[in-house]
Amino acid sequence: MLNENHQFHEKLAQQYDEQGYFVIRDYFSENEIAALRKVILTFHHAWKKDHATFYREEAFNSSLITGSQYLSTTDRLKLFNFISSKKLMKIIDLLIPDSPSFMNTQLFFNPVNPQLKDFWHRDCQYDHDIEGQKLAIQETQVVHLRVPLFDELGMELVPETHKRWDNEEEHNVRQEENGRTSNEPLSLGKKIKLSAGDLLVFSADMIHRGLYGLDRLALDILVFDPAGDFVDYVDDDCLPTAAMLENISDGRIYQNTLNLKNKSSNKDDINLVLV
Ligand SMILES: O=C(O)CCC(=O)C(=O)O
Repeated sequence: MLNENHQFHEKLAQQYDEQGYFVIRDYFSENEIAALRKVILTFHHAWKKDHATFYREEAFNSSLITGSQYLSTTDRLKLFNFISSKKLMKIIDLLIPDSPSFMNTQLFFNPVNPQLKDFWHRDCQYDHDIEGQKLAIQETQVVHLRVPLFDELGMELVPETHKRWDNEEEHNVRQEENGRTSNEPLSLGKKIKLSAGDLLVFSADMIHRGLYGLDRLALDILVFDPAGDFVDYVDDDCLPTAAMLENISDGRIYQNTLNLKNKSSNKDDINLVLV
């Protein structure tokens, strides 16, 4: 049994390395998803009320779900304990064995505005020009763990693009060049339908898009390899306090981020003294 488990995880790691993603069907029990859904819906209702115009006109996601603005300490603790639960840490440790660090959470839903279409992108394209994106896919590692709270059409991914650059079609569509638009179909796109209870893991920098439809509400957890310089992306308010950490069964991913933050602010202090 132990051996079988080991082989199963080895296979997942190999698929992630080669294809940039994998899915585990029915990874979470109905009770686990029901408890998570309750916390997430509390966030979602409060967030929608607070962002009524943005939600109606432009939004397809929210972020900073673990922050203190919309959730009580009790609900935040439930969420932190879910994100760093044994099941998720098993996967996170498999893909980032050395000091995996928590970055953020996002919640994806259907846009109210029917003009918004599901669009292809690499996450790194919002921070880098083309040359920077080419470097990012080779040098850094951000993993998305998608937990759908309801059955959804899921995601469409272009396998292997976590390691290879775009072909001409992919480049034109994703970058909206030469008359193409970012929601056109791509020849090598692979649709992954998801049900509540499944876990989809994919590389943030591969070419991907969410598929709008059904009643989708999906929690995405982002974790990074500290070899990449991502700590400035982390909002302090989305990390647990020292008191909360004592009530989190395995707080390593949060502690690793806090350590990186401390290191980075010490560096800033030293630079200030040197100036
Ligand atoms: O589901 C979506 O709308 C997009 C998801 C996505 O792009 C992401 O998780 O990075």
